[in-house]
Parts: sequence; structure tokens; C-alpha cells
Amino acid sequence: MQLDEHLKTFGTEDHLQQVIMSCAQGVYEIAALVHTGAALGYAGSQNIFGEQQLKLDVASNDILLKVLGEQSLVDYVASEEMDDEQHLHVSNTEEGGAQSSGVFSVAFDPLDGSSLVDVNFAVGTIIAIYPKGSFIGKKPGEMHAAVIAVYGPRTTLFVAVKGKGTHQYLLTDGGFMLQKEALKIADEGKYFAPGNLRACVKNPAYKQLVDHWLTEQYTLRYSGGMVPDINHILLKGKGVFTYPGYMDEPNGKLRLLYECGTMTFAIIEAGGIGSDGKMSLLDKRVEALDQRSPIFAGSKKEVEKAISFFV
Ligand code: P6P
Repeated sequence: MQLDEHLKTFGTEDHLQQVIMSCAQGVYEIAALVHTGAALGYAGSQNIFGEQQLKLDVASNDILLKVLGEQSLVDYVASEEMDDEQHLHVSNTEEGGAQSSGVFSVAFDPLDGSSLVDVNFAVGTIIAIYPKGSFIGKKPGEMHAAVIAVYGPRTTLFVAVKGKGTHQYLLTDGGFMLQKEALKIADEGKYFAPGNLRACVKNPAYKQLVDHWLTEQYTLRYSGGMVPDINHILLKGKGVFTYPGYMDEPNGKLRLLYECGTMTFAIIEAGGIGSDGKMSLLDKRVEALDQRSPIFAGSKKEVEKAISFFV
């Protein structure tokens, strides 16, 4: 079943479906870039985090800005590769104000883990569809949907719609076709994806947690790409992904708006949980576009167990 047909089967609102399909078009074009080796090398610029941008980062960002810019339904856009959010389709009102036709605001990490492309590891695109308006002050729990692409041996797409579950689609010659409907994450499962192991040196709680996983003979599944690592949990239906803070970065490396909130939304729609160690990431308010957050996400009991080492 085609993506657009499947979205209709669970009553996806028409305007939301249109934006999801625009995101899917963007993913289709980014996949072509990633898989054909176009746009390799450095762009000669830095993003808001001071990270050197790859030509692939900039090209992927431009693709999403294009497909979303063509959508009159999009109000604000924000990207990990841009310094600030952009207000689209703004027209001046007779009273001298500004208004937009947009209905949704869309935040994205156009190519998460892009530095892994040159070693041919899987990477991904993370897209969050929020209600209209600025992202500042919003919470990931307000999202309408998440669209998450995995560029690996195959290109696959997760679409999670609020209250309607998380579903996987495979890019075929005939477009995105339903592969797995209503993914389910069990409460327990012995896979672990331990990000930022460097923190073990100064954070004994993390060292004890890793020792627990080793003692209990958990299976390590960590690639350094958040999207493929969480893809593994979603498709195997169990496991835990962690990226805690550390001394000089108490909130860790991953961004609430562009990565942690969106990935958690898809995990929760599949029956898992996602926390910063103290609260659900869906309830964590976006105070700044570049806000970072620790993340513990996946099987409910595995996440709770992991967090228990830090209290
Ligand atoms: P580390 C990729 O650069 C990324 O943003 C996430 O996709 C991934 O989970 C994390 O960083 C990996 O970080 O410190 O293990 O390189």
C-alpha cells in the first residue's frame, strides 16, 4: 500500500497528510544525494553549533527548504543547519501586522550523522511537524507527526502520527510502500545503544550502568548514528538508547528540538518511553533552538532501569 493511501486508512487530516507527503518527497531527493555520492566534501561553513558543514548537510537542508517552502501550509521552519527559524508565506495585514497562511511549523535535522556517510554507515533525516507558530515555548508532546528517514542499504521512512502509532515504509520504484504497520516496542529487551561512553570516565553512574548491561549479557547495537540506532529499537521492538550529559556538557550533545523530541515522539507512538533522566521529553519545553538534552529512550523498563542508576 502506498504511503498516502495508508495515511488515509487511519484518518490523517488532509492538510497534515499534504505536509507529510512533502517531507517524503524531500527524503526521496536526499536519498538520491546520499546514495549517488553527490555533494561530498566540506561546504566551508559552520552551523549554529560550530560544527563544520558538509556539502551534503547544506544540500539536504536546501532540499527540505524547497519542498516545505512550496507548501503554503507551512508557517515556520527551523533546521539544525540554520541559525534561526524562518517565517514563511508572510503577508502584511491592513493593520500593518504580519500573517501567514501556514498551519504547521516544521523543524528538522536534514542529515543526522552526516559525517558517517564517508565511512558508508547509515544516516537519517529527522522531521517534526508542530502546530503553527514559533518553536520557542513548544513541547515535543504538541507535535502532530514525525517523519524519520533511514538511508542505509535501503531507504526507509517512519511516519508517526499523534495517537495513530508509528509505521514503516520502504522506498521502491513505485514510491514509499507500507512495510510494517503499528510498530510495537516491548517493555523489556536486551539491546543497548550507549552514546557518549566517554562520560563513564567522570560519571560513575554511567560506568555502573554499562557494567550492568555487560554483566547481564545485553547485545550492543551502536553505530554512532541516532537514527539507525533507534531504527534498530523500533524494528526489533526492544532495547534502550542512551546519551547522557557529562561534566563539561551536562545536557549532552543531542538537540531537544531537532533530535531527542522527535525520536522520542516516534518511540512513544510505538509503545516505548523517552526521558531526559528526570522528565518525559515530550513535556520538556523548547527554550532555545539549539537546546541540548540528555536522552534515555526505548523499552519502558529498560529506560527506567537505566535512569535508576543516575538517581
Ligand atoms: P558521538 C551524530 O553526529 C549524532 O548527532 C547522533 O546521530 C549520534 O547519536 C551522536 O551524534 C553520536 O555522538 O559522541 O557518539 O559521536
